[in-house]
Amino acid sequence: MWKRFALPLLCMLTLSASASSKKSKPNIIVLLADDLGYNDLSCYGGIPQTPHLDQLASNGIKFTNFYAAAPNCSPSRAGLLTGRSPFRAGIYSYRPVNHPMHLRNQEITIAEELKQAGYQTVHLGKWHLGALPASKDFPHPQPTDQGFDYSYGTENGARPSHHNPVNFVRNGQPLPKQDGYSCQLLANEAISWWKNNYQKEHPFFMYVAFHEPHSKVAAPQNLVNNYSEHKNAATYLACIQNMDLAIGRIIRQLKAMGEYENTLIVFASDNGSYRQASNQPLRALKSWLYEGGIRVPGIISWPNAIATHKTIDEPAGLIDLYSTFCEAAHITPSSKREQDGTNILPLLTGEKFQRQKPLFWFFYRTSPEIAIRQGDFMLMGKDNDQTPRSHGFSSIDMEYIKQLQLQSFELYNLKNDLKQQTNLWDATHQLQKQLLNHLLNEVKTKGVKWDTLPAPHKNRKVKTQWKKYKFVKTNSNE
Ligand SMILES: [Ca+2]
Repeated sequence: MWKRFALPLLCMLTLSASASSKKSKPNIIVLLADDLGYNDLSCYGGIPQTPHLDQLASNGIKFTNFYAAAPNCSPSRAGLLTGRSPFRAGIYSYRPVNHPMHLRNQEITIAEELKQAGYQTVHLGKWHLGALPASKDFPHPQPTDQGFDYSYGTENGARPSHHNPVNFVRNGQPLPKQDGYSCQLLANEAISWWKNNYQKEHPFFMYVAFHEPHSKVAAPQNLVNNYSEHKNAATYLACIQNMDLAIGRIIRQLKAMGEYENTLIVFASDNGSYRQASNQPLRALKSWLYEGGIRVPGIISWPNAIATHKTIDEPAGLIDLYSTFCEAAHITPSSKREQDGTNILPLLTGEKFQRQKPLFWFFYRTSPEIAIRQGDFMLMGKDNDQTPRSHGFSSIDMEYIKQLQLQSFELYNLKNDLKQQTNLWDATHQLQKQLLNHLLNEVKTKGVKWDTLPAPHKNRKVKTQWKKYKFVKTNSNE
């Protein structure tokens, strides 16, 4: 695979990077929003003012079918960092506080791959893959154990909100209250890292995991005022504008350093929004495998090597970044562990692209539990599970995952039924049924089995009650 693309890529790099020419490997930045929906950026038709992300999209590629690796936080981040469907790493849902589930040391992250290839590696923001900092009861690997030279962030969300958070940790050391808004704190830290730690002879990998617009939201009043007509959603929308402003500062600094042209930048969200209007016109919310839970904005820019002003409809997602970054950095992945993503660099450079495995998702707490994207179609399988379940991952959920059976099926043609309203499944779809059962069997037989999990919480609900959603008219704002 590499040989086919090596020559054109090297030619492009040689031509365009020759002026500054110290590095043939690009810098790589991932800008990841938290719970931002498909309809939450101006360039995707959304309400928030996001001029810097709009500019990034017009200077690069905008994906219309870009997918999170899971419908909620922790598994999606595990998929992004390992290139493996999150069940393989044993991350089945978000990680509550004081919970044993974590990204284990034996997983190889993209930061480890890039560090080994000479990159300086930085983690900024939400981690959500284990205790941070590590504790006696939860001695989990830290970002600095998972390939990041430098880390400034939080275990889960910013507390008490995005404003003046008190739970930031820098390289293992808990910090006092940080003054400012979370997204701007990450931009400050990025700029300070470039000034104080960055050695220009190395390429860098920076993973910026913003806390916005996950609840509990907070944003400067002058930005909130921009959205006052949207009432309860004003602060949520202002959070996104604030994050866009922080991204603008990061990009300005990159340009000032002369690094922008040779930096591969990816923007996406870890899952769909918890706010229905933010996912318009898609069905459902965060935590569902319908499109509203997993389809998110996806923007990729790399002026030295890929197209500009381009829109790509081919499905791609966070799961693909691991192998794509390895290819961009001319690395043969050292991990021999089974991968689920495909290198999408050919797609970015306009070469022939062939996905190696279909994109697929598994999530046990809502139904359908499994989904596979196949061409224009989404195949989905459902259990008829009626057991009341805790919101957090518990011991009975682990047992359930290992014996789950698909009882009914759904099939949607996303090309003409983006809202997933007409189930096309009938008895002729036996091959699709086999495919869904095959992948479910992978989850059951190859997924990590956690032996010591908390008992279910007393607050338990059946699946349909945990996250209700309703259809909203396409043109409605809220
Ligand atoms: Ca999230």
